[in-house]
Amino acid sequence: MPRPVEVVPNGDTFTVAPGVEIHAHGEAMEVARYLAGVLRSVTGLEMPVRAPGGESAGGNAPAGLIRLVAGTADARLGLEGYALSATESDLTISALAPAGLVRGVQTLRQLLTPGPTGWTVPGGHIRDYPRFPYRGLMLDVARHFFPVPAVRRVIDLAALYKINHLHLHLTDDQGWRIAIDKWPRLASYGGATEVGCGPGGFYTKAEYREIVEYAARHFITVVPEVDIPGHTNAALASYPELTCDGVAPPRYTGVEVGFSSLCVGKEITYRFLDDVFGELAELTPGPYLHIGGDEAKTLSSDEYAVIVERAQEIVAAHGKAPIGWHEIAAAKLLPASLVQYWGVEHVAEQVAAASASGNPVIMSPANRTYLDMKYDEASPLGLSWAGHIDVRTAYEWDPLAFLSGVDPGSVAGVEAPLWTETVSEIAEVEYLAFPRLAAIAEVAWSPAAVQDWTDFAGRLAGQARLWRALGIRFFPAPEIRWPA
Ligand code: NGO
Repeated sequence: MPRPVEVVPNGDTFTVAPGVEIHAHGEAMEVARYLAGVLRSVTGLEMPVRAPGGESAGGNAPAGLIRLVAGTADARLGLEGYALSATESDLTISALAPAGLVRGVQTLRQLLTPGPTGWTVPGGHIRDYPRFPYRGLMLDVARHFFPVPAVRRVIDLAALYKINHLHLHLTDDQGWRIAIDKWPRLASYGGATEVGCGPGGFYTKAEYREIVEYAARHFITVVPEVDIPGHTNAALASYPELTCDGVAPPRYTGVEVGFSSLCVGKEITYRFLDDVFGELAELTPGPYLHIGGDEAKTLSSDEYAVIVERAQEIVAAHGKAPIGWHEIAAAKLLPASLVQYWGVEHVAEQVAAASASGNPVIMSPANRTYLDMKYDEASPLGLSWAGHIDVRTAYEWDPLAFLSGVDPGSVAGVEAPLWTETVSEIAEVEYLAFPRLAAIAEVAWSPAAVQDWTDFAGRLAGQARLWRALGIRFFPAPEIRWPA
C-alpha cells in the first residue's frame, strides 16, 4: 500500500530472524541504518549493518542477507522508484537514489508477517515508482498548535505511505506558529492563542529546523505556508502598523474565515512579506514557499491581484517557487508558481487557464482529499462543508480527470489537507487521517490501471495489524472488513 506498479510472486519465503545481516555501501549506508531501526521496531531484532565483504558475526556466513543497493537500478524507476526482490536467502532493494530505497523500505515493512520461526516476507519481485512527483499531506498547526513530537509522528505515518511533501499551514487568524527574528511579536503574542481557549504555541527556528531535518531523513520535503493576504488576524493583532487604520484588532479564537487582510496600500506590508518570506526561505531547503491566497474576502479583485503578484515576486527573489491556493490564479502568475486546487467543482476556468500557461497544479479537491471532513453523519470530529468523505470517496477519483480543461501534463500531484478547527490532539489527527490518507496516497502513487476499490479495500484491511502495532488510532470505517 500504495499498490506497486508490478508484483511477481515466486513462491519463496525470506525469513527475518537472528543471524540475518543488512549489507550496504556508499549512499545506501544511511538507509541501511534507517532500515535497521525499522526492523528493530517491528521485530525487536538488532540486525548488524555492514559493507559487503566485511567480516560477518563470529565469522559465520549470515543466515540471510538484506542488501540495499543505490545507483544500479533501471533508469525508468526515477529518483523515488525501487525494485525489491526476495528469495529464500536474499532480499535486495535497489534504486537509483536513497529516496527510492527509503520508499522500498516502507514496502518491506508492510510485507513483514510474524511467523513461528521469525518474520517472513513473501518471495518475488516488485518494480515500483510513483505516478505523480508531488504527494503531499498538509497539517494546519495554526488553528491548533502541534508541538515538534506530534509533527515527527505525522512524518513517520506519512512516510509509511510514500508521501513526499509535508505542507505546514503555519499562520492563520488564530495563531502565528513560526519565530520571525525581525518581527518577534508575531510568535510571542500572535502565537499565544488557538481555536478555543488553548495556549497556542510556536516553533523556534531550532525546532523548525529539527522538523525539516527529520522530514528529510524520510525524503519528505517540508512546504511552509504563511497565508496572506487574508487569514492574517494573528499578524495584524501583533503589529498595528500592518492594518490600514493602524489599530490592532483583538486576537481571535473562533473558526470563521474571510474577515482579515493585510493592508495592500501600505509599503510596510511588503517589507513585512520580504522579511517573513526571506527568513522562511533560509529555513527551507525545499524548493517551495506557500503564500496561501485563499478567502481574502475583504479585498477588491484589483487589490488582491496587487498583493498576490508582489508576494510571488518576493518569494521568487528569495530563490523559491511560490505555491498558492487556487484563488491566486485570478492574479498574474509567475511561470514557476504552482496552483493548489481546493474546490469541489469540476470546472475552474482560471485554474484551467493557469495550467494551459504551464503552471503546475496540485489537486486537493475538498470533497475528496480534505481529511478534516467528517467520514459520515456520526463522526465525532471534523467539518462537513464539502460533504462527508468515506474511504471509497477518498479513493475513487482521478486527479487527471477531476478538473475539466486542465492539461494532464500540468498536474504535479495530489495533497491531502488536514485542517484543525475541530482537532487538538495527535490521536484526533490520526483518526481523521487513517484510513483515508492511505487512499489518497494510493491515488497519488499507483498507476491508474492498478487502482481498484475492491482490491484496495482488501489490502487496506490488511494494514490494520501494522496500525495497531504502531498505536495508530484509526477510524474502523464500516465499509472495510477489518480483521479481529
Ligand atoms: C478551507 C479554508 C480553510 C479552512 C478549511 C476547512 C482553504 C484553502 N481555506 O480551505 O481556512 O480551515 O477550508 O476545511
